[in-house]
Amino acid sequence: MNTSPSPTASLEQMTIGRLDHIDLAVVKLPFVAPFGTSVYTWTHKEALLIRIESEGLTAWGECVADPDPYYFYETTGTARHIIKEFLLPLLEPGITLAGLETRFRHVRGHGMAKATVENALINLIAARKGVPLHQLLGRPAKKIMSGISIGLKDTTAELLAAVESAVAKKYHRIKMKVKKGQDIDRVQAVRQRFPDIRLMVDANGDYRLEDAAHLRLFDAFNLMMVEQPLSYNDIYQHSILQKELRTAVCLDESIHGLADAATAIALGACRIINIKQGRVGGLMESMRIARYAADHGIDAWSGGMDETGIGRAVNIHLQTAEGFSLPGDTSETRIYFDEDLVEPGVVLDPQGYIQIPSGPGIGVRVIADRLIKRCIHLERLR
Ligand code: OSB
Ligand code: MG
Repeated sequence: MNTSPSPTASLEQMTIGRLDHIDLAVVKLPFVAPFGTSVYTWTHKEALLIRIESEGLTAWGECVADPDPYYFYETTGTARHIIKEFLLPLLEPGITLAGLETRFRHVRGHGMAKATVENALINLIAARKGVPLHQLLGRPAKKIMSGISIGLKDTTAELLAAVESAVAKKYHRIKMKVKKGQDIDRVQAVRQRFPDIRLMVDANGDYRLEDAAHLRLFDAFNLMMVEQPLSYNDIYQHSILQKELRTAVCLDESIHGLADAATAIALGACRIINIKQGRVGGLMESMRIARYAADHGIDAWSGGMDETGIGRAVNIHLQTAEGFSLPGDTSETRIYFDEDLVEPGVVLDPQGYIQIPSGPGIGVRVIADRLIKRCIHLERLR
């Protein structure tokens, strides 16, 4: 058992500075290709951004919510409402991050909204101290493993082409989306062509426990895991399913915080956890979950919400933390965008690794012209 102090102990004592201006922006960026899942096909990334100006410094935060509630209950609209009406009024110069978390707990749920504010403030503290975010989290720099999430394709040929280019790029693992009727055959085709790649599937909750015998067919393909096979809301039925599968179950949608992770682990509902920092309420809760998982022999990795470069940079820094044992959903910028909001973009080195952006805070610069071009809503709150 790990007896070292909590991974967030020092972060929790850090304080928020003077807040001079707070802006919310909504941006809409076209994807290079539609991203299909069992729940929806997105053609654009629409994201809520927060910009905080403090003592001459600027920090950004990106909310991972979509404009729609198809993956998760929060939306850019609900996040804007919760941030404006309930979270920002709780900010006070001089309070600690622990104090902020305590105040935020009064608001039930809405972890994506909370993460937006918390992450921007942590980023601001890093900028104020002049250190990269990973260093503020208490973690040394390292090369980050890459992973790609390949959406549903109309044909097997298109899927194979996408996998082939990911293999050529040396991605450390490849995830393919599946849904009922577009699953076993597709996985079999990929496996036949690429017998040795680290492969996994993500169903986004498309199956029911009655499909257990069907899901057992995945066991033939040496998959790293099957992500969220059953309902977005469920932990218990996953615990029954996991006992019937050889393949590891990974939970995504069902995990909203450390308490859910502990429940899932206690029930044996999964052997792997996808930690999306936004979905669990921010960087600090993510670090707690990753540490807790590691202490209980459970692997964890950093999920993604096809964020712009702002959210991606946060995910990259986060993956230096203890417990992020597997490659996450962190792919090159070009997989989603011709032109992202930030520089530098994410690229893989020849071994498929990602370098942490250097410099204070998240280490990427928001390019003003691009932001203006993609902005569909802007409001100054302070
Ligand atoms: O289930 O992990 C998911 C994107 C949007 C909503 C849900 C999911 C995803 C991804 C993309 O799989 C991961 C990424 O590249 O950011
Ligand atoms: Mg998922």
